[in-house]
Amino acid sequence: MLRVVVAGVCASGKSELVKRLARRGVDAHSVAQEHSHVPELWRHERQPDLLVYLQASLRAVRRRGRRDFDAATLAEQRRRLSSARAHAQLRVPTDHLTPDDVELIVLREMRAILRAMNNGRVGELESIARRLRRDIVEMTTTANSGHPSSSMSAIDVIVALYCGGILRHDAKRPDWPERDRFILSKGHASPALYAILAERGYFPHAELATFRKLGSRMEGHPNMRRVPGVEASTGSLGQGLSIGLGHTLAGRVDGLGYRTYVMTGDGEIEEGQVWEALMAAPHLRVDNLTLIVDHNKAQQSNLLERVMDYRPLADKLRAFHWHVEEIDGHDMGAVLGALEKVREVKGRPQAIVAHTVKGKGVSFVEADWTYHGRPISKEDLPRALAELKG
Ligand SMILES: Cc1ncc(C[n+]2csc(CCOP(=O)(O)OP(=O)(O)O)c2C)c(N)n1
Ligand SMILES: [Mg+2]
Repeated sequence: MLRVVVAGVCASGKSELVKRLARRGVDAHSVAQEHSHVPELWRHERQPDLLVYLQASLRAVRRRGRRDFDAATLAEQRRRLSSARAHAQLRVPTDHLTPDDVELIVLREMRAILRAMNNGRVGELESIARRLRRDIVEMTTTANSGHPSSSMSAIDVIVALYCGGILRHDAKRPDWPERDRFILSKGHASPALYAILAERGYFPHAELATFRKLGSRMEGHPNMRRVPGVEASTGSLGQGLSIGLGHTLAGRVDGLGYRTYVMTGDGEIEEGQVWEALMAAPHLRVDNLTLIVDHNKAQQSNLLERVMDYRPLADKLRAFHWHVEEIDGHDMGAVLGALEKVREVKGRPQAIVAHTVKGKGVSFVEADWTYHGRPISKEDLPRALAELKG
């Protein structure tokens, strides 16, 4: 069942909406202003599938019977609710809407979420992701080299893109001019990229076993000149978003409507060049560019918070005028929902901050950030594969 949480100022219609949704069998709750700090809130209760924020002006609040309200009270309520408002997937300006209208808007949004979740895709995609995690672990252990943990945090989003009906692509025509582009800016996660490209038929699966071997095109970092489906040669961190922006501008000049998706690491975005592209894309009114940050809270030599604690990331991206979605990057339904939602955004680029776990899927790798750039040993491989079964 979908879980919906409703936040909003007094007299914005929270309880009426919750009552109506509950009558339809929805798991709906309103949230008190003093407890509305998101995402801390989700530490105490399950994260909702939909967070709705109801807006109302002072005039509307007073018209609805709260005559005691003045501008200062309303401003204080809004301040308390600012985090809920920022994280809401749906903001409804209620001033000129009836409760029926508000309910309809919310139901429409719920339908879109359900569509994304229920197309039978979620379970199927999860099982593909599990299988590709096994590929990643086997490739890197066989090579005794590479970055399994960086690949495992990223793989769910990558599977959603390539197998969830998001990316328009055709393995038989890797140079098709109208294809959507996916650029793995964090090129050290090449095992994830190779695994998905093999899965989608860009080259034989058997080639994965040659990863990092001399002469193999499965190089440690992806080489666009050698591997079909690789859109950019990456590995030198910080460049992918600029390259992706270039692709979108080229598409504009060529009159092609493709979209470009760029995935970066969360340590990677400390590179200054990333922020140049972050500034430029909204200025150029690019809206067919989506940045996905694999926010796994760890980088090469330590945890992110110890190296460069720039959080909260989403607020910074919003300040740069990006549309931002913040999700659990291992929740396939949420990943699909966000990828579908950003396609509808007009006039500005979009960022998906995907909260992930480095090494996701193998407990002893998840628990130890020193696995960065370190394969699982041959002795530990059976234990890892056992965890990734099913
Ligand atoms: C310009 C540049 N500097 C340093 C490196 C070495 N390096 C490879 S991976 C990595 C850490 C990246 O961390 P993050 O972006 O968080 O990626 P994660 O592996 O956590 O997904 C570094 C510093 C590099 N590849 N390129
Ligand atoms: Mg990281």
